Amino acid sequence: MKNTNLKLAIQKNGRLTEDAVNFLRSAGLQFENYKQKLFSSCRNFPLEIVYVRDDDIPDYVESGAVDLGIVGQNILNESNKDVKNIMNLNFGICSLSIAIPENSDVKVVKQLINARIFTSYPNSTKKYFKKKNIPVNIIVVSGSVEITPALGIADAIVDLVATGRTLALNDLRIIEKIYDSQAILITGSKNNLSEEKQILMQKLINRFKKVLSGISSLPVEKLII
Ligand code: PRT
Ligand code: ZN
Repeated sequence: MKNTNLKLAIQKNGRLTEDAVNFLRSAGLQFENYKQKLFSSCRNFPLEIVYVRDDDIPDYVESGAVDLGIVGQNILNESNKDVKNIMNLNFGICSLSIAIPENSDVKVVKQLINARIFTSYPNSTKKYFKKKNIPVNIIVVSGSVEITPALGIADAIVDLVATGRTLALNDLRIIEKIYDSQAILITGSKNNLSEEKQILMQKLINRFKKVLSGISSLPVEKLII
């Protein structure tokens, strides 16, 4: 990995990986990507693509270990790192929502006073209920949140929802949305990039903007002339 190259972190193996790779390719970047790889060097631009777990991306970006990252807005909201959103990327669209059992008597969020709420997003959940002044018991689980109401241990859950199919399958329904989320491009707020890297980053961002506005989806042989 060349140190003078820009570094961009994307999710190694998950829901955002394919869309992120396709997005970078449609911006004209040429690189190999296969599962065992930890990073790829672009052939036609001084950029290294680094593959990591999505939860680690805000940290790597904040510390300057990488210059850019593609991550869900939800991860950023939850982690509270000092990074900034350069642009929304229009994929990985979902929402963090509160859901209750289909047959629950609860009609409005206020009725969840002292409820047991299971989630993998404790910070976002805590912030939401604190703002609404509703005391609740938040219990953290790392996955399969949707099963907890059926097990009789949760009155409600807070989880990501995309199509809503998982909720429906588990006899759950949304009572409130906490926030919308999508994949975003982030950079550090305080990173002191060399002038050379700043120019490269701007070129890349311009390229990404063109893809998003539908102007360019054609690969080019060389991005730097
Ligand atoms: O291993 P690593 O830590 O990198 O990955 P991960 O398992 O933590 O994350 P992953 O790959 O599941 O998701 C990566 C990112 O995709 C999330 O952080 C979101 O930004 C975005 N995303 C978009 C989603 C969804 N849609 C989504 N539907 N992430 C998770 N889900 C789950 C949700 O938790 C629930 O279990 O899918 C289920 C609901 O989906 P629907 O379509 O049935 O509503
Ligand atoms: Zn993760």
